Amino acid sequence: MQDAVTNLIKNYDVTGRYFDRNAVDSLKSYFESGTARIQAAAAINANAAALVKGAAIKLFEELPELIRPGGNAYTTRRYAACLRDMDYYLRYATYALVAGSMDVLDERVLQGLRETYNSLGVPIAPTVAGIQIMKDMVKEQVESAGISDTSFVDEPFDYMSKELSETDI
Ligand SMILES: CCC1=C(C)/C(=C/C2=NC(=C\c3[nH]c(/C=C4\NC(=O)[C@H](C)[C@H]4CC)c(C)c3CCC(=O)O)/C(CCC(=O)O)=C2C)NC1=O
Repeated sequence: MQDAVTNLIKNYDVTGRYFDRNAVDSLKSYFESGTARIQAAAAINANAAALVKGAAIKLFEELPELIRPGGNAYTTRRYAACLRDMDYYLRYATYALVAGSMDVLDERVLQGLRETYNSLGVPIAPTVAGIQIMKDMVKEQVESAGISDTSFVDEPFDYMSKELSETDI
């Protein structure tokens, strides 16, 4: 598992280089955005349960067939599994935000996930819709915590959405 700094060190160490201008610039931007990233994580943590629940309710309002007989989130067990998955996405997104790297998502969340979903019939597009709803709610939460530019919050949610959606070649 890597963060922005260890990623950079690894890349430079491979070729035995000192940090150059590019490296210094990316280190600067990582540390300058550090406070905002930590504040965002704190705002998410304090509201995680409500964010997950609110996003799920909205998803099921938009796609009510998911929780009707024949839907993948129908039955208490599968409904709970769906909310638990949403909770995983939120928690790991905060790790990735703090790390300034999507590495943790590849390693802990996305590996083999599409195959698992396909074999269980968990529909990908509605899952991605759920992740996007959660992203928007998280951004509102982060904004109300006093952070005006919330664009950096998009990255982990968009990354998971993109990786999940990608079809096998
Ligand atoms: C930390 C990384 C991690 C992830 C991401 C993860 C996901 C994950 N979700 C699963 C199931 C599931 N995931 C869902 C999710 C949904 N169904 C829908 O219709 C909605 C679109 C969606 C919620 C938004 C459901 C319903 C199941 C149960 C499917 C079944 O057993 O039939 C399973 C199969 C095993 C199980 O049921 O626990 C895994 C591995 N597990 C992990 O360890």
